[in-house]
Amino acid sequence: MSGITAAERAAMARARTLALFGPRGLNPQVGAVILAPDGRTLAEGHHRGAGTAHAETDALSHLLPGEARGATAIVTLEPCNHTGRTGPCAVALLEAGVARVVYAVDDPGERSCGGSDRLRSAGVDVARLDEAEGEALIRDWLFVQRTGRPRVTVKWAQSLDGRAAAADGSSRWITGADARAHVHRERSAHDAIAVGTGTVLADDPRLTARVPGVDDAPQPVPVVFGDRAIPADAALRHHPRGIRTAGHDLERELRSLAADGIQTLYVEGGPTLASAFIRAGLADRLTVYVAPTLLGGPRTALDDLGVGTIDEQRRLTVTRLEQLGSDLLVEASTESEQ
Ligand code: AOF
Ligand code: ZN
Repeated sequence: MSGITAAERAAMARARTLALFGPRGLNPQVGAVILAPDGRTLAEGHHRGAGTAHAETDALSHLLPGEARGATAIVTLEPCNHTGRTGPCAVALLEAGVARVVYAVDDPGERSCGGSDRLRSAGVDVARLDEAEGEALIRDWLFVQRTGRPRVTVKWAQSLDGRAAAADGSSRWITGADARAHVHRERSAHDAIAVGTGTVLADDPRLTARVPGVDDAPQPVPVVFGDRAIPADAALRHHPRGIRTAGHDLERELRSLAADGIQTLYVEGGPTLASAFIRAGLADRLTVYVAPTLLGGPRTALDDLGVGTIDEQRRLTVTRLEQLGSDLLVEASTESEQ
């Protein structure tokens, strides 16, 4: 039997919800539901982060010995096949006597993959439930597994004529309240937020996510790129996530962020940093807030991108256009994003 039943589909949706109780970080968010042969839910589980039990073993731990015999395990990620910080889930499921496993996303790990084959060769009925929601749940984690770095969004606000500031450098409030509220939601939706030391010195930003109507919005870790010192009285020093500093080697810094469980980075730090990420081919998504104002002059939203001739232009795909008050949000993605 490998058709998927309605009860299994519903259990997978539940498993995805359970997965979200776990933290984002180094490991994927994973949920599991154990169903009795008659479709009743026997146990639920989820993964709580690197070093803790995997979702399947968490679910099994709620059952008595023998209780999972003949049961079906529904898991959002292919059961692992490796001994990492915990033992292989494929083996835990086999030992528990589970008869069938339905999972959503193949484990991309070189060492951890292969759990479905192992289960199959031990006689377990294994089926994959291919729903877009399964991939979407761990999209950023899968991105990190594939590229070794966080997914990067580069944000800036500009006048209609592509300027980020007036000639004297003043730039506060080009865009209106709706656009700013949107930026705060974006900050909150990312694991970390990057600025250059120049921005810290010029603007003294707090870099917190202040989402209208939400008191406990998740806060991104602030990452300050560059080698100038952060003043002792900088507002940033009060950030609830502390401050992380980073050097000029963007690829290396991104790898190190990924190694600390940062899956997404929001680059909000002014033309120099934005241009550096784009120039290095490390910007996956751009969010540009365009205000209906003209500034003229030399303060362009981006610096030189190394585009010497038109053949070298950086073509993008627009993925979203939205009006925010009197401003416009243009979201675009680069070729590297999949
Ligand atoms: C599962 N179920 O709930 C999770 C899995 O370092 P470890 O031992 O925690 O292993 C982490 C790897 O295991 C992770 O990169 C991913 O491939 C897989 N995660 N697998 O069967 C789970 N969280
Ligand atoms: Zn596992």
